[in-house]
Amino acid sequence: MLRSSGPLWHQNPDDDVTQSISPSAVRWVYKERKCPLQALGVRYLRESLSIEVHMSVLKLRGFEIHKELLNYAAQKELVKVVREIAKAAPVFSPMTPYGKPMTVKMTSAGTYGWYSDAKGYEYRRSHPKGMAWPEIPPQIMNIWQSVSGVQRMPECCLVNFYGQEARMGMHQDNDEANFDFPVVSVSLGDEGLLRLGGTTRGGKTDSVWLQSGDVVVMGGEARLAYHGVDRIRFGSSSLLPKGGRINLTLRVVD
Ligand SMILES: O=C(O)CCC(=O)C(=O)O
Repeated sequence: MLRSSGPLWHQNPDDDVTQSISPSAVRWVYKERKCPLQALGVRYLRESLSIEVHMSVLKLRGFEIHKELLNYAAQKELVKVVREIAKAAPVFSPMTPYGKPMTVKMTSAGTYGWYSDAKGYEYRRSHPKGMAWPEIPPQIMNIWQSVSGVQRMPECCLVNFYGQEARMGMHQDNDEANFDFPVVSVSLGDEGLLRLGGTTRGGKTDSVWLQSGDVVVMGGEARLAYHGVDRIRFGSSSLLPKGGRINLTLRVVD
């Protein structure tokens, strides 16, 4: 274990505000593999950083970020199953309640799919074209089982496709019935800059670059935390031949 004490400084790349995060807010844990902090998206560190090395999980504001949980072969396999989902339930651009289409294209698998239009956000049992959502493939269920820490299985796998200009504004995931169950998020393809906030809108945020194969668990204090994706690094990964990012979010709905 490598440990020291003192503040850790992180500069949020978008708003250019240098923030101080207490060392206990970041438990960077790393086992067996070596990884520069920059690769985790944590930048501008003071020497006196507290680092604990015992698990391959970065814990930031309660968000558990399992770095590179999925190897390249597993990522490729997931891209294949996501293509099958999109074949059965074609992607669409949901409208926001503010009257603008989202820049992220979406579809879902599971009993419920996530939907948004001028009336608001909701889970629906069928695709806007009328068909039922396809089942959540076992390869995706396995990820939930390995990181969620709960027995109950998810009922929705939202599939987000990010093109070059796509982003997702800061929001809370609060359309589910029970917040004791975490949200599990899987990143594939180009890197995405995830912004992490608190449980109320506004205030300080931290950001972390998510890479292909990273899996984030939003549970406990992070379950209702605001988060969003500021931008992607288009072309940073070779996983998707045409570039872009896929994000899967798994949720227990009712
Ligand atoms: O794309 C991501 O990493 C986050 C997705 C997300 O926040 C959501 O689907 O609610």
